[in-house]
Amino acid sequence: MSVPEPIRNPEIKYTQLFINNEFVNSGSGKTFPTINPATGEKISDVQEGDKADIEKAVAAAKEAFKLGSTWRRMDASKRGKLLRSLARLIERDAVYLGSLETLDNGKPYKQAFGEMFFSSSVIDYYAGWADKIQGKTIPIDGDFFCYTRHEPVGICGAIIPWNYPVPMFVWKIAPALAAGNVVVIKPAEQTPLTALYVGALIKEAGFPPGVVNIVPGYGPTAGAAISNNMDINKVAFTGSTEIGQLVMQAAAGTNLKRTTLELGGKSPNIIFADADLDMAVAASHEAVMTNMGQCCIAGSRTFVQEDIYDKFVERSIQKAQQRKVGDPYDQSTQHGPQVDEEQFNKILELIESGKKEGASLKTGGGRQGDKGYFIQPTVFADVQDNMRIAKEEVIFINIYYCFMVNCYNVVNAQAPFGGYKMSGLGRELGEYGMQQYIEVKNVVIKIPQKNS
Ligand code: TXE
Repeated sequence: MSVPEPIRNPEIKYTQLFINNEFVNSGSGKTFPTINPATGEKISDVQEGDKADIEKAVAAAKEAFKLGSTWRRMDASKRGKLLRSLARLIERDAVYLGSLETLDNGKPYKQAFGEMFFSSSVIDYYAGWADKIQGKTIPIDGDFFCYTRHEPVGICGAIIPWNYPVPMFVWKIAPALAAGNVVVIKPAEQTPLTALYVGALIKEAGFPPGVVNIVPGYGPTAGAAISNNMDINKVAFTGSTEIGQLVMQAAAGTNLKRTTLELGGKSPNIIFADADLDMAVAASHEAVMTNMGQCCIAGSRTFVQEDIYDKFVERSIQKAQQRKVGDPYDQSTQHGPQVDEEQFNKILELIESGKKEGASLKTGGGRQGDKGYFIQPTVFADVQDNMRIAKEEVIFINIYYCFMVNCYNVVNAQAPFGGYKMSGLGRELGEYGMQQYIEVKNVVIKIPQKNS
């Protein structure tokens, strides 16, 4: 796809909470700054939601979900149509949204622009499901007629991270809305701007007030208020394993809300001696460098068969040195800054630990430039399994997914995504992702006489 030129200074249109299809200030009137990671400078102040605002958003969602409401009475096919309209609006405004994402997150514009189309593909996929969510009739013993109804779970809470702000937003809302739920979502404090703009598109698409409510704010206040809320029936979280555990504890300790978790990863790539070396080097490079390494599926450990190890390392060094780091609006840029100062410092500290623990730093290893949160693409060799850089990884920890053969970073709307063990619980995307937003009600009716 040819990528149109970005808007280098996108206007900041929305910085308030989105509740009941209106932009409103937070109850406390407090704000927090959102920072451009390419410069370290403030972009704007955003209204800071907390517990009281989450409660207000939940009340709006409850009203939208009550029996007889426009949303509850709406034909399932119409829910699909609204979702498709939202997908078209995101595509219509992809240049603006991509430019805004680059400003707020730092990712290269070309990538941010592409993410808008990935997001619309996810919405389209779930729009197709809206009128295909159906139960079964079940031949139970006795004179009964038995069937299942697949019903919405109700009020769904969502807490999302900063690494893929719009895709994460739609991964949560699209299946929820297709199934007829209502949503209260908190974007990450580092990247609230695109989510709020999508709020305006949700209204423009025609969703009734209260169906989607967006509350920017911090984790321990607004985030925790979602996981502890007694009226929220399900919470979907993407972020760190540590916070995932808190979310699950809160869900268990309050109203046993259904919980899905997408957490950290530490995925290995395994390269055999008979591999196509060019392809293997290029794929391993992209696996770890994409999105500045800030992906839960980043291929952050590469195991290479001994016979080709030296050659592989040499080629990986060349690749890292050729990677173009810099102005994320420049379409030839492959690598922008890390999302914030915290991630930047965390990575530099891990690089230091790698050097101290005896791994060979082959290239990179330091800050790039003198402003913003840019880090040179870095390659270590001779890494042992017990070193921190082999366990904690630049961005994400734990054991992730899955399995990809002769490829990497292949994520599609149709196929499930999620982690084993401490990398997560439940699946997103595909039919499996849909099921997380549905309750199955079994209905048994006594009948005079059953016939086969
Ligand atoms: O994540 P947090 P952070 C991993 C990655 C990264 C680390 C820390 O290893 O280095 O997490 O990043 C909200 N109750 N991933 O600090 O804190 C928070 O406001 C409820 C993996 O950014 O987990 C944000 O909206 N919510 C990853 C979201 O949780 C809380 C993507 C994620 O923030 C909360 C991002 C609380 N007590 C980071 N505290 C992935 N799986 O893709 C925070 N939050």
